[in-house]
Amino acid sequence: MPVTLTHWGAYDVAVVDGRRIDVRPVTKDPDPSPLGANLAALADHPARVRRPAVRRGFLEEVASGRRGRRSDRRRGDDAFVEVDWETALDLVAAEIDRVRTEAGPASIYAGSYGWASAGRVHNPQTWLFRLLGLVGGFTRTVNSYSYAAAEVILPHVAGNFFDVLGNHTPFEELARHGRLVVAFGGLPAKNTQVENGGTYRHLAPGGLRALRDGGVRIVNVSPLRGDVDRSLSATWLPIRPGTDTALILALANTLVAEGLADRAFLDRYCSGVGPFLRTVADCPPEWAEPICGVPAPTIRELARDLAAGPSLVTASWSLQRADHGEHVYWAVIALAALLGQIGTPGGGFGIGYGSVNRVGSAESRFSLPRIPAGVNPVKGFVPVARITEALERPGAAFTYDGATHHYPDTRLVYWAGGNPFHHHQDLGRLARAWQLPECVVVHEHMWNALARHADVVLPAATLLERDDVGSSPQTGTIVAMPRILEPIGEARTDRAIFSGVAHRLGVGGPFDEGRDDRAWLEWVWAETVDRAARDGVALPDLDGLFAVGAVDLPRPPEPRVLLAPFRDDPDVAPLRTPSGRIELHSEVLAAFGHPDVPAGPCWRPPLEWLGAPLASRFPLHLVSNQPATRLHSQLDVGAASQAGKVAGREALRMHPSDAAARGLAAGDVVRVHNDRGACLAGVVVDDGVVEGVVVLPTGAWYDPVEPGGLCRAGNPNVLTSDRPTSSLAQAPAAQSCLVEVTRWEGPVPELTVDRPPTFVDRP
Ligand SMILES: Nc1nc2c(c(=O)[nH]1)N[C@H]1C(S)=C(S)[C@@H](COP(=O)(O)OP(=O)(O)OC[C@H]3O[C@@H](n4cnc5c(=O)[nH]c(N)nc54)[C@H](O)[C@@H]3O)O[C@H]1N2
Ligand SMILES: Nc1nc2c(c(=O)[nH]1)N[C@H]1C(S)=C(S)[C@@H](COP(=O)(O)OP(=O)(O)OC[C@H]3O[C@@H](n4cnc5c(=O)[nH]c(N)nc54)[C@H](O)[C@@H]3O)O[C@H]1N2
Ligand SMILES: [Mo]
Repeated sequence: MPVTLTHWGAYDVAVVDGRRIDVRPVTKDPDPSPLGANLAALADHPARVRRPAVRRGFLEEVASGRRGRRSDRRRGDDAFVEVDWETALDLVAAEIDRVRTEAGPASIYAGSYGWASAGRVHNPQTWLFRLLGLVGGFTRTVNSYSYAAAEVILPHVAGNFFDVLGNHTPFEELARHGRLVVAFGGLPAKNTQVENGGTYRHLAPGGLRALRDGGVRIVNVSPLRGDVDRSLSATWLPIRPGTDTALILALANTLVAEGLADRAFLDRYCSGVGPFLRTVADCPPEWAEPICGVPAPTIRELARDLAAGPSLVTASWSLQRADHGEHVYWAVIALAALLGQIGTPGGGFGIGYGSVNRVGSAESRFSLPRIPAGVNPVKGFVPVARITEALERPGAAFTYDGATHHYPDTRLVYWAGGNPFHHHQDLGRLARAWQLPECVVVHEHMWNALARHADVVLPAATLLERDDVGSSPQTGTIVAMPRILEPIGEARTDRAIFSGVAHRLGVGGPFDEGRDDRAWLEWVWAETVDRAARDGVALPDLDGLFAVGAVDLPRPPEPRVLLAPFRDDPDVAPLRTPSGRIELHSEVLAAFGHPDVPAGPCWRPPLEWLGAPLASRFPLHLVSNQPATRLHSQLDVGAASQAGKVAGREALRMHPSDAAARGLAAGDVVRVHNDRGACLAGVVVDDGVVEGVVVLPTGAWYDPVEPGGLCRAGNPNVLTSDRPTSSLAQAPAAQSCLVEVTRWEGPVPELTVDRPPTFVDRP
């Protein structure tokens, strides 16, 4: 039976009746993810894009010559005309050519952020960048929605973010040497189902059990009890969202006040200790208590507990997706510095244990070679979550990491493998700004909101419809991903689509280098075999790989302890910070002189939190976390995702007292709203949610009743704000969001995004 690899697991796939599929997790996976059930929807769902299609209004604009920057377009609310591939590719090539000649290549916005699918050959972004690089370039984006604030702050505090991320101490090591793990944002099992690039074995659940079995106590500091699995018997410390930094500073205050801080560690390994201690002196537990809702005696007790033995302080990535999110990790690292255990096997700090499968794994890694994406001659960029502002304000200045840059004059947007109408905040505002460019080209599998907001929609073959190879970055397993189904309708691989455009733009030769899908797969495999041979590992040839399905790289686990070399000798292995030490105060940030960029970790009240003036009108804090039942918005129409819906809408969790105060009961349909927008949701009553907090996971397919209107499906990003974390990182801050919830009266509008849009004949 063929195997395929997804970001959430590897599955044996059986084809039933030619088109339907039946999936089972591979037997080598010790903790398989039930998300496999969503895959069946890829096979033959009515919402699949089957033919190239062009928005009716776009064809009219092209015919009339009424182009330019306009806000009166109907993207997201227009009919489509299905066309043949020749027509569609001619159109796309002509638009790229027109925009790069008339306005310059920087007017092509092709950050194209998103997770796409597992598989090395058919990564759509690679091919997009390769194509556009060959015809003059494009505006790219920097950082990710996952951890943009962390990526920018870490180099000022503890060195390159990815050096830290890739070298976390494994769970097993913590289990042997540790005693206490305090996890801000928990260690949610739901999130460890996933790993970018593919997950072959789910190892994090076993790692978490090892912690428990090793007698390590876990404290779950979170608005949600479920952020640590019940079976791990964690202590739940409920906290108000957006206030962790205040709690952390109060823990630091207690350590210093009670003589529990490790002065020798601070002296040898840190810089900026004096200013930091002055900040901390002003943050006693009594100051933090009314902010975070944790009683002062509990804060003191936790601080003493942390100092009593090997302790790890870790924070999920979600915490930095908030106003001033940069400061959470700074505070976490500073707290760990006071405890003096950074670089030891049972203590220190963590960034994202429990956020994905990989963090905390000891397995050695092997990364497959990448298809060369070429060179992008355009140097300008946009921080990934500033997309709306970039569209709204061409030429406007923005600051990023201390420097001033300018937004491009975007005329053409090209997206393949991501969904901004899932991932971006304040979707109503995005939908308005999205009307302004002259052309939007999208490759999609599904008629989701992104496809509906495009001018040209090109049907992309799914991972089930192409030969590819993928690797699980965590377990060093390489997986053959054979074509299991014929492409649906007229779908083509992303590579083949881009190649068609490249030929029309006169760069088909350098784009293809004489290779088709099969030849590129062979190229990747030949490079892989070479790379493995240099490590002394012999791999089969491509047919051999496809015959066995998956190969494990016989490499031993790599025991590692985060920042151990630095601890051994900070002069020999300094950090990649200006001082080479952990910076508890940054002269570089001080010199930036931006009022919203403090030079040391501190708690600033977010614009939206339960203590904000706005809470009088919108008294509930919305946590829009990652969904347990799918990956982002992918396959929201799938069986696992649909099984989690309440009354056909995304489930909203709320505390019994908040439900009672609004006369709500489990199963009710509600309207969740604030000044930015509104959506429907189905109520789940749960005393494992802090009072005043509601939880609505991301990923329901955006389905507005009218442009910018009520989302019928329950996408929380109609509510979230797209204000940046600060002018330092310009990072997404979805978690700082207040809402109100009221009962939905009257008939519940039917969903429309689970079927294709209206098709009409060519005008
Ligand atoms: N409120 C709120 N918003 C958030 C977050 C949050 O916590 N709260 N989290 C943020 C985070 S961390 C992330 S990473 C983002 C995720 O945002 P995205 O990565 O954009 O979300 P996905 O749903 O994975 O989008 C992938 C899209 O690519 C399509 N696709 C899959 N494979 C292929 C392919 O081979 N070819 C083509 N052409 N298309 C393909 C899928 O159909 C899907 O529409 O969301 C962010 N948004
Ligand atoms: N099943 C599944 N797993 C996924 C993904 C998915 O879409 N589905 N997406 C993957 C991706 S792209 C990423 S980046 C990671 C993201 O990993 P994270 O960012 O860590 O994931 P979240 O689920 O957003 O947040 C984890 C928990 O933090 C808690 N939290 C939120 N705000 C606060 C706060 O202010 N204080 C405290 N103490 N806790 C808070 C929430 O209760 C939430 O459940 O997840 C990955 N894993
Ligand atoms: Mo992410």
